[in-house]
Amino acid sequence: MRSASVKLLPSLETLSAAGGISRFTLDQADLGQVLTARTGQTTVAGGAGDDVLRAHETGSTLRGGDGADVFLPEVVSGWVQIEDFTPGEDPIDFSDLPGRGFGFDDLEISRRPAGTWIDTGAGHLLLEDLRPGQIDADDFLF
Ligand SMILES: [Ca+2]
Repeated sequence: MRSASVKLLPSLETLSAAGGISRFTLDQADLGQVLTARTGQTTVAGGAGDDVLRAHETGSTLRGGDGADVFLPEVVSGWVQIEDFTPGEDPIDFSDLPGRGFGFDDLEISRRPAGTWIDTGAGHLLLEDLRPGQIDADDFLF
């Protein structure tokens, strides 16, 4: 019997294998949750797993907790704050932002008293308690 291990990513839509899959088990305890800020909700908090945290509204705060969390600050005006971003572990996914060819060089990154302020050209993101030198292009998905 052959076996394989598959790391599921938030973008996974199709799973296939050349030889076919005869048995597939999934431990949901490690999957984390997909959490979206609802209208009027100001803080979205993940748990111990690898969560996906999404915010649409200005003034939202995202808190990933433990695990490798994916942050999707989809704010196109105003700002979103991430409380516990961990460089090298928690990617910030800007792939849904409008504009083709948008990349790390298009971000205006500056230091603020509360942390690192990122201007996407459409909205803003605050990474609490981080300095701009602590993040680089590898922390973002475009
Ligand atoms: Ca988490």
